[in-house]
Amino acid sequence: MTTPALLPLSGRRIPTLSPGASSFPHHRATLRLSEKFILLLILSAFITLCFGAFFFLPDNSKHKRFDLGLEDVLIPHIDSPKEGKHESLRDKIRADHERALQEAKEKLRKSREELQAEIQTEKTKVVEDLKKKDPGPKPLPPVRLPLCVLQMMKHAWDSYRQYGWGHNELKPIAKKGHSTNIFGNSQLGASIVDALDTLFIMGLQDEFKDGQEWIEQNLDFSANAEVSVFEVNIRFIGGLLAAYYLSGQEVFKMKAVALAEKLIPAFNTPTGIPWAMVNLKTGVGRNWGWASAGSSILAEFGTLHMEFVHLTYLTGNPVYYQKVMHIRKLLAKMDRPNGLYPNYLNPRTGRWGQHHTSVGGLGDSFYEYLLKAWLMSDKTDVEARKAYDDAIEAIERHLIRKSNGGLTFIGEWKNGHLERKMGHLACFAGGMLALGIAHTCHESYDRTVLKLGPEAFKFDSGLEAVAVRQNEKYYILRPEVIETYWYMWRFTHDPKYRQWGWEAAQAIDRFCRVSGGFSGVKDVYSSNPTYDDVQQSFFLAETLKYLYLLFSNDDLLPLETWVFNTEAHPLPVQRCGLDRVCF
Ligand code: DMJ
Repeated sequence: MTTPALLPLSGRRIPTLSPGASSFPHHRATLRLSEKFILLLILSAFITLCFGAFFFLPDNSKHKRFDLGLEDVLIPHIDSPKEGKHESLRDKIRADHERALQEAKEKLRKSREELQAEIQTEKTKVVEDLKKKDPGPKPLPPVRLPLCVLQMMKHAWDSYRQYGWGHNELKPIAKKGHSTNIFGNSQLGASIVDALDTLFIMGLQDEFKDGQEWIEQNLDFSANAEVSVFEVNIRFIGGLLAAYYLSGQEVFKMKAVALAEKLIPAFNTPTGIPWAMVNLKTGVGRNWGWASAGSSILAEFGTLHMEFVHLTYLTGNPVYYQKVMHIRKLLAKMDRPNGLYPNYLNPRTGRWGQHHTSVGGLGDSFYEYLLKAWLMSDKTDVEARKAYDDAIEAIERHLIRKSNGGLTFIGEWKNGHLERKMGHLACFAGGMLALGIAHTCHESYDRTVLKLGPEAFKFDSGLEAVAVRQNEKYYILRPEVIETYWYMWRFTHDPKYRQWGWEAAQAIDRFCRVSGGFSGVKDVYSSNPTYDDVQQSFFLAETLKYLYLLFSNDDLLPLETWVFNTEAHPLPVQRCGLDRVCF
């Protein structure tokens, strides 16, 4: 130690001369009090310096961990030999497939009872695990949340009113009207009809009256336009019926019936399975060019039931009911590969097309309507309930799996293989199955930069709920995840669902709001995303309605009284039969 050299001059032992003393210098054995004090000061400064270095200098190990975390979340991660793992990518994929095959075989060996017991155990475990792992939701910010959502609705509606009035949808960046082929080349004011009941529920009366006036004066179904039977049914007939039930205004019922008459010719096929599209003027129908072997789509012809049963109920005309019951009977008679419903059915031959089964796009709302037909009938339509239970049993057996990271997901069945991929659309099933899907779908949001979910996400080759392809990274203001949060909130009252909904609402407001309304974004993994420039009509019908309901009391549209169609339009439970005899 060379401490003396470091000491300031005043701290050194210096020779002192005292009167009468010899001229030889001598050293004292002890220090004076002031010297002791100075020494103490120096020591404490030194200790502070050491502590400072310990706490404030960069810690390499921490930084490395942080980088890895981000990489895991943002970049599809594939183990490579360089990282010390000995599997090549091909081996990994093969192993994944073998594991999936093995899982499928094991499930097939089990009896129905064994499978149901297993599912029940799984459900209980998921709930318990979630309780254990979840540190509990952070408290919601002290603001009136329904009011925030109402303000979002005002911005979406006012922008459409100003720039896209009467058009089907809005381009919020270009600030003009927008439409897609599902509405043909018509101007049917889809956003007005789709938004009506949301305006009503939120108490936006002037806006509701404005919409009603437009419908009275302008909504007309005689255009030479080829429209999607499914889309027009769920958005227009569903929207008009809900507006009628909520407000009691006859005009909505009349318009719904007039439109239904225009859809009836779509059922003129050799099997009675309707065409996907129909020309409103000529009544000529056809299918989408892209559909397998000229087929109609399960989620389209299987999502007419609720609205058509209500039409018969309201008009006394049995035709609507007969049309949808015919579809159900025909499906009940058909063989199903592995008990699963393929997404494609040829309306000329009555045969299945490609064996592709999905609870996401092309299949989704068919399953939803089986359950809701039963609920809407005040649980008397047991045929629908049985069809639902059988379909879900096959889905649980063949499509529902757990990822390596422990996330429950619903895959897709394609020609004998399970694709370990889930679409945003399939997230609606979180509310239908309550099997831990809400948690998985929340993860798909949480693992992005914008905290908004991608269109599709994978559970393969080390991936956990992240999108891989560029064309699957978009978010187009879809409602399914928020819809599931709302159902789960109503079923459990676990505050985490409100917390998750609030996160989504904030992300939408931050990243999708523009001066001319709300727009979808093309890449949820980019901190600087580009807009798709479309404000979808379902954003007003569904996304904002489910958000508003999530933060409202349960007595606003109680689930014992109302059943929501697949476009979030509430229809009342029918406590009276079609013969008007009440239960
Ligand atoms: C909506 O039109 C309906 O929810 C439909 O059933 C599926 N997709 C859209 C919204 O994503």
